[in-house]
Amino acid sequence: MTPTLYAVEGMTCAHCRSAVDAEVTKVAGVASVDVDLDRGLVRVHGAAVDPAAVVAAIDEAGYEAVAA
Ligand SMILES: [Cu+2]
Repeated sequence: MTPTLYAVEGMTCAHCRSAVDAEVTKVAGVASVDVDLDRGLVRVHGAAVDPAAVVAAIDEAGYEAVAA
């Protein structure tokens, strides 16, 4: 399965990373989440994941995401 990438503004530390990871992990179909703090990217692995649901989950965590 191909990972999908999201550009996320404002993640700066391990707390941000775990907040985003926790919310995105709850999205239907998500198998794993990688957060790259340095590049401001979130990589989502899974099957039939709805990108809008991932963006909403990242918003729920308090950050602004754009599918990249
Ligand atoms: Cu932080």
